[in-house]
Amino acid sequence: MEISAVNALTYEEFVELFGNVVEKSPIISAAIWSHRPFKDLTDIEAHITEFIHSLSDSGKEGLLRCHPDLAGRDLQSGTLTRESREEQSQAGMTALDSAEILLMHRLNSEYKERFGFPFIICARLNNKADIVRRLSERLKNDRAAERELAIEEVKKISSLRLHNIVLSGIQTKL
Ligand code: 2AL
Repeated sequence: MEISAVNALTYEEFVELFGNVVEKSPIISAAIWSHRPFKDLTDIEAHITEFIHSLSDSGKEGLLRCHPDLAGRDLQSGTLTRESREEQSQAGMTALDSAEILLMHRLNSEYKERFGFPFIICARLNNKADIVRRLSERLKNDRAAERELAIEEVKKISSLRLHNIVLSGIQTKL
């Protein structure tokens, strides 16, 4: 999909296509649409980053809370978004044995108890072992450091989603 085609999208088309680039946060694509015309994908990404960084600490934490746990209840009950399901599957979260599921539940609960938002990591860039290791390590951080680390992970997830939409076959929808 050429950037000119992205720039030609109506507001409704733009939000339909990019609304889940940041998980369950279509307000971000709704907001950045007004920055058209975009120069390229990097430009779109820069506007997403600018929006996220402009949020207050509680706004950033709200954004983090829009994300499902890894190997959590939404995965078990089949209610993940398509993007999240593919990412979690790629990181091996759909193929855990029962002991691994229990470990993930215990660590995710401990993390949420401590920080008030879910543990977030870019699943496409990490395998099962990395995820368990980073989750255990990051439990030792303080809340402000963890908030910033999690926001950096959200940016990586959204960058990969954006590139996937623009560079993949999803373009044939339009
Ligand atoms: C996720 C998700 O849904 N996709 C991804 O890369 N990471 N969730 C999470 N809690 O890290």
